Amino acid sequence: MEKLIIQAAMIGAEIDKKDFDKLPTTPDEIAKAAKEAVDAGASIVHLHVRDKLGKPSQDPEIFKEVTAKIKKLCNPIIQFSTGGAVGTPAKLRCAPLNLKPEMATLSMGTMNFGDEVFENTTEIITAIANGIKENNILAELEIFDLGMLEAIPRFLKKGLIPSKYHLDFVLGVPGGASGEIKNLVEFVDRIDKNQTWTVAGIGRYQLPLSTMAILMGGHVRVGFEDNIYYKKGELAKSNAQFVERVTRLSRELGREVASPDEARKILGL
Ligand code: KMH
Ligand code: ZN
Repeated sequence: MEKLIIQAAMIGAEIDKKDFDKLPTTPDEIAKAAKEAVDAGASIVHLHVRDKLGKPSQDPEIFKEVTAKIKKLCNPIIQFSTGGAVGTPAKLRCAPLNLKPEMATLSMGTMNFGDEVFENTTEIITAIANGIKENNILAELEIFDLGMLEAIPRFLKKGLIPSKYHLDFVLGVPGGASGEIKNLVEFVDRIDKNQTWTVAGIGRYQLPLSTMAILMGGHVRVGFEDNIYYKKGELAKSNAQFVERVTRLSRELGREVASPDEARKILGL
């Protein structure tokens, strides 16, 4: 098996610092959290940023500042979110792509996202995909449900999305597929053997799905974007604490953890 790529999704756009004070939101806090995650074994940083009030933002200036601060401390693959927060207009979601990060996300369909709607029409998917292609960025297709996986060949046939991509199965969002292990097995069963993939388990699904991905030859995403509980009833201390656990588990199970440069190789960057 390839070495394990651990992705740290440290911020997201769905929780506020006032609800969870360990959430990194300022550029310095985000850079420090990234450094700790990389030291613990992460090789990709999935990046959302916040404005001065701590609100989710797609402002390219903030992405630029945070990226520079991270790069001063460590050298992970930096993956920009184009999902933003639920309701962020498509134009803003695309805006940071001109900074040419190594990777960026591309969500593959509209869904209920808790009580809200995460809108990804064909028009939105195409606009984000164009930004990704124009800037020569590796796309990570975000798959929240089976229909989104099944949509890929349709988009490919029309030439709307890049032909080379990494997959991320985000399982457990209310409104998408749940994080039951049988769902992950089904999704992986449907993709090409050589296709690289990550799983991001939401909430209580994070640990079992991470373990399954280690065993199945996939890769793992952890962090506060997806889960803030280290175990039932116990809040996590840091993003790095989650990464440390995955690193430990993977080594116990006989799979080494990829450095950022090894991850670049595995992903063909
Ligand atoms: N915040 C979610 C609505 C992504 O980063 O590309 C979408 C999201 C996906 O976080
Ligand atoms: Zn995200």
